[in-house]
Parts: sequence; structure tokens; C-alpha cells
Amino acid sequence: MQHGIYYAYWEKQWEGDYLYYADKAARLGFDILEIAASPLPDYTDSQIKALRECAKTNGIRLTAGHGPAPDCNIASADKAVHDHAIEFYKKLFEVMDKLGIDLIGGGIYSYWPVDYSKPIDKEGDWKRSVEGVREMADIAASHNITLCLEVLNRFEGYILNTSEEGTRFVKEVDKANVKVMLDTFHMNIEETSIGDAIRTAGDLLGHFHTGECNRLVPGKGRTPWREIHDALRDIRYDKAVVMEPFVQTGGKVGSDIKVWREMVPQLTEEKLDKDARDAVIFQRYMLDWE
Ligand SMILES: [Mn+2]
Repeated sequence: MQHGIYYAYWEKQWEGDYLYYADKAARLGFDILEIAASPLPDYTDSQIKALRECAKTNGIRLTAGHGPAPDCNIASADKAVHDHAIEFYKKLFEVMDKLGIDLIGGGIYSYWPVDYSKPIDKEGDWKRSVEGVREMADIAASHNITLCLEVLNRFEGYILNTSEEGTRFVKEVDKANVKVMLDTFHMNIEETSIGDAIRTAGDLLGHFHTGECNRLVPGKGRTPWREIHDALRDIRYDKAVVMEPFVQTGGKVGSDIKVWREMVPQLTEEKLDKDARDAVIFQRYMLDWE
């Protein structure tokens, strides 16, 4: 099992100095840095080379996370939007390949955050999404990239809300490089049993996000870590476990994630670093089963 952290814990925008965070993640005891995919298609060759080398020097594996903009929705009934999404992912997967990133996770089968002021067509969007993800999967496969479809709570998504739905969807897509992704924060809202949700995904679980019920770092809340450990052990999950804490207000991150109060008293970068360092020790202790 490899343990990681999402860079946006420290940032207020969906982009950042990933070299800085790769170095920091390594120093704090992580194996993986997860980065936002949005800026990557515009990376120059020298930016790609610098990030790839920085990750390598620090012994850090990079993974990508993504919440597609509405105009990049692969499930859209508007063909122009669908085609725009395909163009975006083509460029993105090329850059990911050059960076040595072989996994992207998130609500990539749709868009995020959802605009609920408009009517929802779950059945139609599910069907279009299955077809769109199949197209994306073939492009991704040529770059040895795995797509991990994140199951999201009802306030942030409507296509995949439970592990049962995520697993059924992935089976319908039926591509070797498309997997289910679960997140303890979303599962806490939607699942009757978190352990059973993990067991439902089983071998199809391709990526795993952690965080407390209010998105504090693991170890500072009431998430059933022992139950999660037992379920991950039962399915012999040995892939990535990436913590995704969000504790700061402000910026696009604060408003998209809906953080309306400072969640760490007297927040400083030093305090964030200390909490992350403690959290990865806690997460390794609670979840490693091998
Ligand atoms: Mn997540």
C-alpha cells in the first residue's frame, strides 16, 4: 500500500507549484503526491521535464485528480461539449504519459461540482457517460493510464453515489483500465456500511481517498478506520491510499469544496505540515494490512 496526499490541502486554487509539494510530501513521509490535472495540458516540455525529475529525485509517485468543468463533460448531451472533453483528455493523457503519471481519479465520467439549478437526467447521463468513458479509456490505454471513477456524495454528483452504483457502472463500461474509486468522506454520507461498500468494489477498486467526515486529516475525527482496514485487507487492496484533507477557506478550492470556516486554529503552513506528518503515520498504522 502506498500513501499519498492531495496538494490542494495547502492551496486555494486548482493548480500550484507541484515541484514544491513533491519535495514537501517526501519530507513529510508520503510515497505519493496527487496533483490537479487541470493545468497539465498547457505544460511546456521544460515544465514536464522539471516536474518529472523533481518527483523522481524525491522518490515520489505522482497521481492526478480531476473535477471536469461543465464544458468538459464527457456525458453531455451536447456533442460540442463531449468533443471538447475528448480533446481535453487527449492532450491531458499525452502530458500525463510524459510525466510518468499512470492514474487519474475523480468525477471524470461527468462534471463537477454539479449545477443542481438545472433538471437532472440520471438515466440519460449514465448511458452517455458509459459510452464517453469507453472512448476515454481507449485513449488512456494507449498511454498506459488507468481511469478511476470516483463515487461522490449526492451534493456533488448524481451518477455514482454508492459503491454499488460505481461497481455496476465500471462493469458496464467493461474496460480493463477503468476502475472504481472510493472516498471515506463521500462513503460516510451515502453508504449504509463502509466495510461492505469496499467489499462490493473488491478487485475493481483502483484508487482510494481518505479524510475525516468533515475533511480534516485522518486521525482527527470519527471515521471507522478499523472497519476500513479490515475491508481493505479482505479485498487484498494494495494500491494507493491518498488523503484529501481540506481545511482552509478561500479561493476556488474553498468555494468548490464549501469550506466556510477555518478548520485548523491559528493555521500556518508549519501547522498544516505537522498535521500531515502525523496523519500519514496514523494512516499507515491504521490501514496497512500486509
Ligand atoms: Mn476524493
